[in-house]
Amino acid sequence: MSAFSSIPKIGYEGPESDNPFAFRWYNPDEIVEGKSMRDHLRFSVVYWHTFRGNGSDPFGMPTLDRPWDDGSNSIDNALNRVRVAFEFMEKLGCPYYAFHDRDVSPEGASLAESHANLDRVADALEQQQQRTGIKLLWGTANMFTHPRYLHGAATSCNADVFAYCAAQVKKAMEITKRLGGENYVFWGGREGYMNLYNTDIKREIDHLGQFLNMAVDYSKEIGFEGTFLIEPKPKEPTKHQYDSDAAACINFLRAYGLMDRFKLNIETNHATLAGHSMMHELDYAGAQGCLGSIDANTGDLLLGWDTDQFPTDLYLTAQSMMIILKYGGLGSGGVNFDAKVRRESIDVEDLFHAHIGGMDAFARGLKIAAAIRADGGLQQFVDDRYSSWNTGVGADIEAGKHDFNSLSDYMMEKGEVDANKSGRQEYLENYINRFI
Ligand code: XUL
Ligand code: CO
Repeated sequence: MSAFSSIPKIGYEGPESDNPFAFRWYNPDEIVEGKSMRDHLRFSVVYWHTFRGNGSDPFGMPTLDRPWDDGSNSIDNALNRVRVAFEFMEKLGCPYYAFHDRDVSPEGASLAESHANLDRVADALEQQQQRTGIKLLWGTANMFTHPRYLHGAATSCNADVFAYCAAQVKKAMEITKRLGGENYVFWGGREGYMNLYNTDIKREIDHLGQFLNMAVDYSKEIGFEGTFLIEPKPKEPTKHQYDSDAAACINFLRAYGLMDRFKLNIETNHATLAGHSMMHELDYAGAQGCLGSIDANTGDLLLGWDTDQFPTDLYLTAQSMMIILKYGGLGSGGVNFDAKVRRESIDVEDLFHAHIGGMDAFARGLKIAAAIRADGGLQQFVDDRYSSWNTGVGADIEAGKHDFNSLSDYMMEKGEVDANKSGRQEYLENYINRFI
C-alpha cells in the first residue's frame, strides 16, 4: 500500500514551471563550478521531524495527518514507518537521510531490548537503502528525551548515566557503520546546566572531553571512519549548553585533543539562538578547518526559540553557499533538513512542499553564490581591502619579521598611518542584490 499515491515523482521542470510538485531550481545533474548540484548539496531528510513529528507542542496535542502511523511504540509500526520513509525520499529524489537511534526504533524495557529493537529496524533500513540507493548521511544517539538524562548525558552528575551513554553511543556508532553512515553527530541537548549553584562546570566539561575521546577510541577499534560532528547550540532545552557556538566548540575540541577527528555540524536556528548569523558560524568554522555539514533550517525573527522551519530565504541560502564554496564544499557532510512542517500544515502534501521549497532555495542559493564568485567583484574588493598586507610592513609582519621594537621604530619614523579607505558596505549590499 502506497502512502503517497496521489503525489507524483518530483522532477526538475525549470523556473517557469507552476507545478507545486516539481523543482524549479534543483536540477541534480546540472553542473555548477565543475560539480553536479546533487554532489554539491547532498540533501538529507531527517527521520525525527519528517517521520516522527506529529504537530504536538507544549500546549497542544498532535495535529498532523499521518495515516500510516498507528501511534504505537511497536516494532511493526517502526518497520512500517521505514517503508513509508523510503517511499517519501524516493519520490522526492533525496539522496540521504539522518536519524537518532530512538527515532527509528522504540526504547525497550531494558538496554538490551533497546539494542535488539534497533538491530531489527536496522535490517529494514539496510534493505531499503539497498533497494533505493538512498544513503545514510549520519546517525546519532538520542540522549535527551528519556528521564534518565534529566541532569545531562555525558555531563550528568550521575556516573551511571555516563556509562549508559557510552553503551548507547557504542551501539549507535556500530549501527551507523553498518548502514554506511558517512558521519556521526553529537548534539549535546542536555550537556549543560539549568543552574550554576548545583553545577561543577569543570568536572562536567572534563567528562564530556573524556567521553568523546572514548568515542574516538571506539571508532578506531571498529574501523568506523565517518567524520565525527559536534552540533553547536547555545540553549534549549537547557539554559546553557556547553557546545554553545562554533567558537566554543572549537575551543573545547582543541582543549581535549579532538581537533583531528571532529568537525562541526552548523545549524541555522542554533546560530541565531547564539546571537550569530549562519554566515558567521559557517565562516568561523571554515576558517578553523572545522566546517563539516549543515542542518538546514531557519528560525522566526519574532520568536526566540528553535522553530526549525524549512529554509526559503534566498539571502540565507546564497550566503550559506558562498561560504561553503569558499571552503571547498562540505566533504562527507550535506544539507540536512533538520526542519519540521508547522503544526497547522497537517497534510502529507505539506511534507513535499516543505522539502521541495528547501531544496529549491538551496539550489538557487548555490547558483547565486557561484555567479557572485564567477563575477569576482566581491573577492576583488576583499583582496584590495587587505592589500596593505601584501607588501612592505604588512608582508613583513605576516612573515614574522617584526616585533614591538621594530614596529615602534617604523611608526616613530613614519609618524602616522596611511589613509584608511571606505568599507563600502552599502555598495556591497547593492552589489549582492544584483545576483539575487
Ligand atoms: C536539536 C537538533 C537535533 C540534532 C540531532 O535542536 O538540532 O535534532 O540535529 O540530535
Ligand atoms: Co540539528
